[in-house]
Amino acid sequence: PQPKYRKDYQAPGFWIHEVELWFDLGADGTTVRSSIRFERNAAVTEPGSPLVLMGEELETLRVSVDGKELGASGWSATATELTVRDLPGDSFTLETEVRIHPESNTALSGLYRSSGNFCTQCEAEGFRRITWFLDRPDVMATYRVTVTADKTKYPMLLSNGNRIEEREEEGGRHSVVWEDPFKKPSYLFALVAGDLHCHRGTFETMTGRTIDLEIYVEHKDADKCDHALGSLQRSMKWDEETFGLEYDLDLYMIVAVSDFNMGAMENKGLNVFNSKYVLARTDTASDADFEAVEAVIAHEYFHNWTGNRVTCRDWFQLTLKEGLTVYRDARFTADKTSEAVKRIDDVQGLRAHQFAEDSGPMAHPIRPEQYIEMNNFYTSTVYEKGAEVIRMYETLLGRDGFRKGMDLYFERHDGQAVTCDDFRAAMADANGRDLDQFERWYLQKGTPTLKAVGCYDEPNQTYTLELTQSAPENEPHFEPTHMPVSFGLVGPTGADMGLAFEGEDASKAPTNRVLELREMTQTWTFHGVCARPVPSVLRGFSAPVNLEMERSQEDLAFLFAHDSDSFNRWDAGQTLFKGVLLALADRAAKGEALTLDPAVVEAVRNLLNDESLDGSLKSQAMSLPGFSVLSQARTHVNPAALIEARDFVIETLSRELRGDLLAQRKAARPTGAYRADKESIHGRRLANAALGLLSATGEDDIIEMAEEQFAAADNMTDSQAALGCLVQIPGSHRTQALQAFYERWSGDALVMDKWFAIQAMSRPFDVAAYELLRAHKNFTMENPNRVRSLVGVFAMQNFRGFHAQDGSGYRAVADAVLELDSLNPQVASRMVRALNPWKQFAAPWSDLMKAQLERIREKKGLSKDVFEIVSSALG
Ligand code: B3K
Ligand code: ZN
Repeated sequence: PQPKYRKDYQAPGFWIHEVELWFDLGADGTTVRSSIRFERNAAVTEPGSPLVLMGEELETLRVSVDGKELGASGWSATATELTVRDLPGDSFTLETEVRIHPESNTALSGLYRSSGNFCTQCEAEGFRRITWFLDRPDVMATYRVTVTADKTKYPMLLSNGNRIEEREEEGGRHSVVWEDPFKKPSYLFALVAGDLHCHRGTFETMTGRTIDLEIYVEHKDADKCDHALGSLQRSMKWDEETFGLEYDLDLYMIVAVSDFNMGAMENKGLNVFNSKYVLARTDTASDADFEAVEAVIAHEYFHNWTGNRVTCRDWFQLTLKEGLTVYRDARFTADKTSEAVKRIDDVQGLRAHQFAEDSGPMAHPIRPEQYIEMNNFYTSTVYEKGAEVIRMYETLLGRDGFRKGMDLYFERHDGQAVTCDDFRAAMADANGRDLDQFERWYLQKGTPTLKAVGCYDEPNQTYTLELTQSAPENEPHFEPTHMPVSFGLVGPTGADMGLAFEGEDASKAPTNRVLELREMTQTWTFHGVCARPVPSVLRGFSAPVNLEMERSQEDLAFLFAHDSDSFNRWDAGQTLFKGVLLALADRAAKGEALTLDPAVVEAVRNLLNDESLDGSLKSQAMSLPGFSVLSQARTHVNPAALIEARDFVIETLSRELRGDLLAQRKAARPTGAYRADKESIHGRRLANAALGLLSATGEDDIIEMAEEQFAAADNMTDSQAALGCLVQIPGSHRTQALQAFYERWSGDALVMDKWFAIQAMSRPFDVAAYELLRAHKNFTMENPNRVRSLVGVFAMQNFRGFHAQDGSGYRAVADAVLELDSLNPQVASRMVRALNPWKQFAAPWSDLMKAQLERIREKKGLSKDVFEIVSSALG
């Protein structure tokens, strides 16, 4: 397969203005008839040159132009292209009729079946699996769609826009006609047909229009829709209040399906969701699930403006809509929950996943330069680093400046397909700022390093900060970025000091400044600094970089106890733990005895007992850096030594802090019936984190405590947390709890995913246990959620089992990838990435991982999805 390059962009040879589609849905094949109005783009193609459309797995039945059927010489089709010659002029109507097979579509792209219903997934290039088309995002058209199907089996027939007609057809069939007045690219097309429950609500917009809201789920899930509806209403309100953006159609539909390759899809007026991000009832979904549902609903809703009204010119620009929309949903969640907690959760995820990707074989700029399979580039780099880049605009321009930039972006580009440069220009022009250098965030891959050196000059009472940015190892063409560095000085009492430049009065100066680093190295000097301060650099994680700074354990502990910036306060703890863990891992690798500095235990104890912190912040403060973050800091990683060091610290903290943890758990656990207010959520988070840490030593009384919580829980948060503790230690408590959970929930797919995942990430879960679950009657390779909860969790969260020294973990995952490759390449290509970091590991692990990648590469007929990942990993 050949890559496509960003530099090769060319406008389409034809424009499409109007599309009309007729679907005849059947149990054994579906026919799709299309009527498309084309107009030649004279700037790109010569008059008389043929029309070439894209398609995949289409059986072409008929082709006609302007009502005249074309004979065999008028058109020709290959597996991926339809060429139409003899065009009557530069504008014409093309009609085609094709036959497709949703009933045997296991790739879940295009039109497919899920739980007996029909649904679609077209982003990025799935529409071409439905009909011949110019399936690229810069071709935008209005659509009119007629869906015909059996009325008893498929009473609901949905598509984008407004329902304009319904009629009965012969033979117990019926048709519904939909019209979407907004021009859209084909990737936003959607169709759903099925027997579904509809949960209804409304929203009154800021201009007084009433929007109908409809959430469609399987009948058995009718009582799990309230939270999704509320989330949608809150999102709609928030976008009006925060960005002045109002919904445009009169109807907004969300459909939950159980077989879905990713989280959800923002199709115009008809979102299709993984049921995981819709269904929520307190006994089946945890607090974290509730928050995720709300965040994903918000994300897809926000796409209506950032993605749909203004879309991407080409797929290289994906971060234009995704980075921006992730940024928007993060702000929404921060507003609805806690800004500090959300920021810490996000950066933790960014470092674990995006930083790892950015230093591995799949490293790419947020705006990639090339791809073989676009679906491979829905990455944490495009999404999460993309959102960090958007956040930097806000840090540089301020909230108001950012809003001005957004307003100008919509004023200029509503209804268009545009580029990341257009967005940057709007931000620059609306604020009269030069953001040329800022483009480097879109051009360069890898995580830059930011080095900070501070110097306190006591006689002159000045503090000088020198900041240096340097190239990531994998970016040979690095040039300095425009980097906002949020900064403060913490005085001896723990209070912030004034940051006065020369001639300013330190007592009136701000205590936090955004320093704009544009050169490789720059220095700033602050005056009137009356005592030796401790610097707090990169507050709020103001840029996606690796901060390097020599700091004593005392200074880190001091910041951990006092920094007014809650992110940096948490991060000081992480830096402290990371140093300790890496040093211990080095000792473990040499077979030396491990000891933990009591000062580290005391630092955690202080945090736990700091009553100014909420329960979520406390639980974040005691979570140690994970396997991914630790292994990124080393070359030739010995996974066994890393795991040993981490276990040792966790067990030591568990023993030393036992009394504090028991007290914290007791105080934090909400009493009485389940409530979902902020206080109770923080309380459960702390209580369950405490229980988790306590259970690390496997003592009987803690096991009993977990059993009690498991038996009494009236909500999934507590039930899942208790089960998570009980499965860590082998014994009858483990098997009994798993059995009880299974018996209660075997009929609920999303809860069963948890049952698989909790086991797959547990300590005693080795390859033998994996194989047993792999053969379990509730396991199937055809459901992506189930695959992720067993194969995905084992490969990406169970470091013990996956990195087994005999290579059996790698082999098991490679087996799954090979099997999935034929069924569902998109899911296979996610799973195979677990093997990507092979070069980082010491022998024998690296060789064993590599051997499995090579084995996969050898498979005949490997999908291009998996081919691209494996060949970059081995390349
Ligand atoms: N835009 C979709 C993702 C589509 C993935 C295609 N493989 C969901 C989202 O980001 O909102
Ligand atoms: Zn998105």
